[in-house]
Amino acid sequence: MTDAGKAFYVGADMNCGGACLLKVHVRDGAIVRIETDDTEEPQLRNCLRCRAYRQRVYAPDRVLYPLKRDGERGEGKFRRISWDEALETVAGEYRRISETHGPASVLYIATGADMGQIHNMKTALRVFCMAGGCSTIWGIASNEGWMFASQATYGVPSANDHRDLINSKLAILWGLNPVVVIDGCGTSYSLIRAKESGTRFIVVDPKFSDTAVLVADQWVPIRPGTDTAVMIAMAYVMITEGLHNKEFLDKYTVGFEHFEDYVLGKEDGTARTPAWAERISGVPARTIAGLAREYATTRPAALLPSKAPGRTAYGEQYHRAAFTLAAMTGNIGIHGGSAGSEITQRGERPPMGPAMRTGGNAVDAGSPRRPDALPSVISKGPGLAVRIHNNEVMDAILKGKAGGYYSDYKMLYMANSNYLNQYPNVNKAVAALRKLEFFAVQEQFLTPTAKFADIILPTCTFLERADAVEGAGPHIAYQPKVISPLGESRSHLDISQGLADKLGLSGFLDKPEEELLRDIVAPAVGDWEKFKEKGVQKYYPEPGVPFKAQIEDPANNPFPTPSGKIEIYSRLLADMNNPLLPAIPKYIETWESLNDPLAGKYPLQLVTSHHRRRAHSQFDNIPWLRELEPQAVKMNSRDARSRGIKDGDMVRVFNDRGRMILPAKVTERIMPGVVDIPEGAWYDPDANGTDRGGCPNVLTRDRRSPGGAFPANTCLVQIEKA
Ligand SMILES: Nc1nc2c(c(=O)[nH]1)N[C@H]1C(S)=C(S)[C@@H](COP(=O)(O)OP(=O)(O)OC[C@H]3O[C@@H](n4cnc5c(=O)[nH]c(N)nc54)[C@H](O)[C@@H]3O)O[C@H]1N2
Ligand SMILES: Nc1nc2c(c(=O)[nH]1)N[C@H]1C(S)=C(S)[C@@H](COP(=O)(O)OP(=O)(O)OC[C@H]3O[C@@H](n4cnc5c(=O)[nH]c(N)nc54)[C@H](O)[C@@H]3O)O[C@H]1N2
Ligand SMILES: [Mo]
Repeated sequence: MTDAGKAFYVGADMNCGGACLLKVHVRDGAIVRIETDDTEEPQLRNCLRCRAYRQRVYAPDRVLYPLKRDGERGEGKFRRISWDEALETVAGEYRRISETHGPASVLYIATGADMGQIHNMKTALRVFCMAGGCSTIWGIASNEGWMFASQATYGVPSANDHRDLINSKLAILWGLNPVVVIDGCGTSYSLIRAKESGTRFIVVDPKFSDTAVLVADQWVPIRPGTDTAVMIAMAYVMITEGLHNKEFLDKYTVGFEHFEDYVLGKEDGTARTPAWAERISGVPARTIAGLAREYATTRPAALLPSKAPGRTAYGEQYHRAAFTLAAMTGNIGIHGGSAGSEITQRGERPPMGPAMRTGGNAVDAGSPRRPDALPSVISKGPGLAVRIHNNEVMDAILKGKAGGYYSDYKMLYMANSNYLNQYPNVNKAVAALRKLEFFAVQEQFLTPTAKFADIILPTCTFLERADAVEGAGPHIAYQPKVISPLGESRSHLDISQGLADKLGLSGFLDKPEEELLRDIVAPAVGDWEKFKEKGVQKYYPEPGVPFKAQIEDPANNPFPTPSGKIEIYSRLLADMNNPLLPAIPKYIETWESLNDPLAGKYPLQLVTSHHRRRAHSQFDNIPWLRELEPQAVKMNSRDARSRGIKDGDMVRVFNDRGRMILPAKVTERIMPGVVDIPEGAWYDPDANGTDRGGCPNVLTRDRRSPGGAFPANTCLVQIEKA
């Protein structure tokens, strides 16, 4: 007998930056169709990945039972075991390894995926903290450079509200491609509304991105990793032509004079002119001067830099320079302007109840601070020297104490991460994962990383357990459990509870799951039962403007910096005395730039952008989405012609770290000298170790930027016909 079916509104959760609303139709205990938000405006409409989520839930390759490795690490041979055996093994290995080598020898990594209120990156961490502690990582791959720069300049991170774009006369989208990466819900809608109301758009990107196609009045192609030079030359034009807003700088900032000395060449004899920046960036001097004049004289104007140019070596400087330009033009704290921040809708909502705590990690206790950490993060984990930067994990596993790391790392427990695929230098990671004594992974699929695990613990999707997610709207969306977990897969909390039991820990959960969720979410949504029934609480503030209060009433609203002002010159950075983290924003040439001798061998700059058919590596295996666009390396026709490559040819992309074979997409939509291999494709080595999946991290370098930026867009390669 079939039932009539029921539709549920469910907040989506997959680390794509949105938390859009799905309308999930369920019949006879199975999902039959997924639609989108059809409730009141603003509608939180989802994109193709959510629409295809049914295929993810029912994917034939989902891991539905606990698995134990049968073959070599990486071979992908496993056999089914019971939950009892799986959890007993993980608990036993934690006990054995932490007793033999100390708890710091156990490393816990969780980097993304679902970020619900109760099922999230901290769930399993709490178990290990209760059991005696473990080592953890620091650094947000997305935007650590921006975090660092924000904390140094404004004291706090800030984000622009895309709905406010309609008030901008000019918007400079710097490496920003919201048509694909969305960054919140409804960004494209805001772009179109602004376009229709007359906003002029300039896109600065080595690629003629989908966003450029949609809205750009002008496209400025630029060599990756050289954005800071162009921004600093824009400052040169503004200063020498007297276009900068001196009153704003006097009133709200400190240290502009130091920056001015640097820009004009009084500090070291090099004037940072447009001609200087042209040689570095490939952007014509007259284009740079034009950008500077237009940005300084159009009011209000929004400079909206994305995270991607900050994911380069010394990416911190790019964000510091963007903030400085925003201050020089007085565009901070006003409608239609921008603090030089990312574009994500943000606004106020009532606070939630306290989140579930990890309860303190014994391995963190007593750790000295990192010398390059800002005070605002020192009291918190990321400022501790004991933490490993997310780019250096595999180096740390390979070298341990002998390499200057805090511990020798013997065990790795991973949740919500496809680390091998998503972090740099895959071939090095392969060696590191082979070296571990024990490796356990919580997964939904047999990912390239999971293939190296000794034990795989199957996790269910967000449609198979109850939680709530927060979107930048701001909105909070409920996630009802619309179907039962498939196979023997379990939720994060269930897995962690099982592990806690095996470790003999009591009090992992001090209340039932439903109460746990309610106590966190109800303070922000009011009536809990009504919220659950409706599925979403949307808060509708006017478009938010970061730092409005600090600008309108500075006496009562100082910036949370040591001076209370916007710090163009940062005393905190000066005190670090690190020339690679200078007190004022400076252009520092990246490693693997075109001036590097390595460019003789590897003359092409690689960028690794985010792809519309995936959320990182998630969905790479989903057939409906694979139909959209094959994984390929985008290259300019000039670079293709000189190599005898035609559109669709198989090509070899390589450098000293790795190699891959994949199709070439020959196009005019990327500048000569730059190639793009979108991140997230699954690493799939052939018998010779050549990747056939198109995973760009076989090529990227595992070295962190000094402030913690993740330099995935700093990488030289060569391409030849395969
Ligand atoms: N070259 C290059 N590399 C990059 C980037 C880049 O720009 N260039 N970007 C970086 C950025 S910004 C980020 S944020 C990282 C992301 O890198 P990761 O955090 O590794 O992200 P995902 O690829 O989404 O992998 C999440 C994994 O968790 C699994 N998983 C386990 N439990 C759950 C669950 O409950 N729910 C869900 N949804 N999944 C679960 C999923 O199946 C998936 O395999 O990648 C980084 N890597
Ligand atoms: N569809 C989809 N959306 C996503 C994600 C996803 O995986 N898929 N991931 C989400 C997450 S976690 C994150 S962190 C964000 C990432 O968001 P972003 O970092 O903004 O995304 P990217 O696609 O890496 O880069 C955006 C543009 O910057 C350009 N670019 C690269 N390097 C440079 C440079 O050096 N200078 C300049 N000027 N431009 C450069 C690229 O060509 C690209 O068009 O996206 C989020 N949204
Ligand atoms: Mo990210």
